[in-house]
Amino acid sequence: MTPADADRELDMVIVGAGFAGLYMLHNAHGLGLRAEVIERGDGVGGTWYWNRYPGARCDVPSMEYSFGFDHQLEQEWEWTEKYATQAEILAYVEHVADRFDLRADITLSTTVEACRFDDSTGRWVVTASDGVTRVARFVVMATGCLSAANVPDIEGRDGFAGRTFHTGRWPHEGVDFSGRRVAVIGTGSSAVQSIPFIAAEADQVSVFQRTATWAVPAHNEPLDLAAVAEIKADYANWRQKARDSSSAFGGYYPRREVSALDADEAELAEQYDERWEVGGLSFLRAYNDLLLDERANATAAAYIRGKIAELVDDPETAALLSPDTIVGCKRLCVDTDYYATFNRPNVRLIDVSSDPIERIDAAGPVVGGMLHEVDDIVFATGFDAMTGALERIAIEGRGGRPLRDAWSAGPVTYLGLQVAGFPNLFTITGPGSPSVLTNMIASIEQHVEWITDAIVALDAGGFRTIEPADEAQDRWVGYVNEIANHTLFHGCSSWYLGANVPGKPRVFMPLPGFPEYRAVCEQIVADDYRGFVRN
Ligand code: FAD
Ligand code: N01
Repeated sequence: MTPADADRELDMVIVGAGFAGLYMLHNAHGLGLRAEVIERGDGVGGTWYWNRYPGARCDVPSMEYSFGFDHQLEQEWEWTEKYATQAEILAYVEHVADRFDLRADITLSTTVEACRFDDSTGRWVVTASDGVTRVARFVVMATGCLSAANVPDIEGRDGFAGRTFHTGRWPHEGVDFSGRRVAVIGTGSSAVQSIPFIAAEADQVSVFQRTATWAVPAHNEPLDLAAVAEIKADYANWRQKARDSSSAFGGYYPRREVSALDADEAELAEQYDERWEVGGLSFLRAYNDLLLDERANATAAAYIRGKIAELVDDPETAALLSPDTIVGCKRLCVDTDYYATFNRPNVRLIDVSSDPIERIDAAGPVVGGMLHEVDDIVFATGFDAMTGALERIAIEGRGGRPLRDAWSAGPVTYLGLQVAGFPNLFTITGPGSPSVLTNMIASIEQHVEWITDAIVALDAGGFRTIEPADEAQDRWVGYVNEIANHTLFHGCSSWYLGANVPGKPRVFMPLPGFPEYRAVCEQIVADDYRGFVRN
């Protein structure tokens, strides 16, 4: 298709209107590009538009889980709690869309179905559910790492007579569980956040647990105004400190550079007590080898198991809730009253670790031949993470090569930003970048700014296209594997590895270490885009 045949000619198509898509659009405006965001949802916000289940909130402190690119924005926005609710984060994203005049270039309620690189014109042809064909020089995939809902294909699922929900597709009008018997399938972060709320409302809750989860308390609280003022007075430095920490947040409560193996029992208890009291993900920063050495990790595991035993009255339930896995190998959950909820008389834990849910009858899930009669089923079963949203689009690069083929053995990228053979197509927080192991807004900002600079450099050099060289991509994939192999992340069946989706290749997708990654990105630019081919 030539530009003349297209319904709409643009410089850039951006897919997705979450944090990533909105910031990319803002920067595209800054470059004077004709850009359009296409979003499946009926509103902006991405994750925070879709995940409206009761109890949904961030687990990175609000003062950090926010944009840092605009001084006025960070000064004027007022977060109310240590960890903001879904509603407050959504209000913030809406505010960003208005404040930076983004809405006129956002098309909602529209799904991008295919993106094809036209070798003859060097442009992307984008087709979408609104029937409009866009032709653009650049395509930016801001499709989200956790946006493709994963609903397990359990026999009989669609024949269930009651209501079904997925946490990541929650009804906007909310759900009334009063007087209902509810099955919750899954015990990851979404389940951990929602179960206490569902249990407080429903008649009966049956939690189907395949793998016990590790959770540490959030200790959420209203924000102290004096502390907020102090942060705002020095926000830039505060954010820089965060960016300099391995997960791009918590720079003010940094990782202690000591080994758990050098601490005696009293020191371990003191350190873990302190982290438990502070709450949140800083627990894993008590020692620098918790995700590197199994014996170090076992000290944290023993501590949390002890807490579960204290918090859960029934020893059998406490034992079932106690994981025997590596702490932090799957994303650590941050909870409010999760374990204590199992002391309620209306909550039952059903172990499906060795005996899976064999089918779903019209009346409810069946395990070990036993029917668990329920009125509602909540699938807290997560996402086809990192690659799902991308592979659900028919993306074809040079010579019509499908991305699904290029990634048939697992995703390959250079810097998590581009894929060889897919010129001028960028992935924000793509596989092979720190993304989900970080405060994602910091990672999104870094990627959007890198892409913006790359486009400026492309034009300044008189080039039309940029894409990775095959060898640079191969080396990068090798590097990501090598870094991941030094960690304990391979020790469990996590969505980081694609293990939650049947048939998905098992490859560790994100890259640990935000500061090191940023340094590599900067060095590659300083070396005149080393490893990229520009024509
Ligand atoms: P998203 O917000 O996922 O937005 C992507 C958008 O792309 C979606 O709206 C989707 O509809 C759209 N899209 C996808 N495919 C298409 C298509 N083909 N056509 C049109 N539109 C499409 N991260 C943290 O750092 N800290 C947290 O505390 C935290 N909490 C989280 C809580 C929950 C419940 C979940 C699910 C995730 C959480 N995350 C957290 C991760 C979160 O996804 C990111 O922080 C961030 O919101 C991602 O923004 P994004 O713009 O990259 O992607
Ligand atoms: O999804 P998950 P999530 N039968 O994949 C189980 C972010 N997030 O939506 O562990 C029975 O973690 C599955 O069992 P198993 C955060 O990054 C953050 O909870 O595979 N069970 C697991 O228990 C997070 O990591 C927050 O054995 C089945 C659960 O479903 C990511 O989003 C809140 C099953 C899925 O857990 C995803 O979290 C929410 C089956 N057939 C989300 N299939 C914050 O707190 C799956 N499961 C900020």
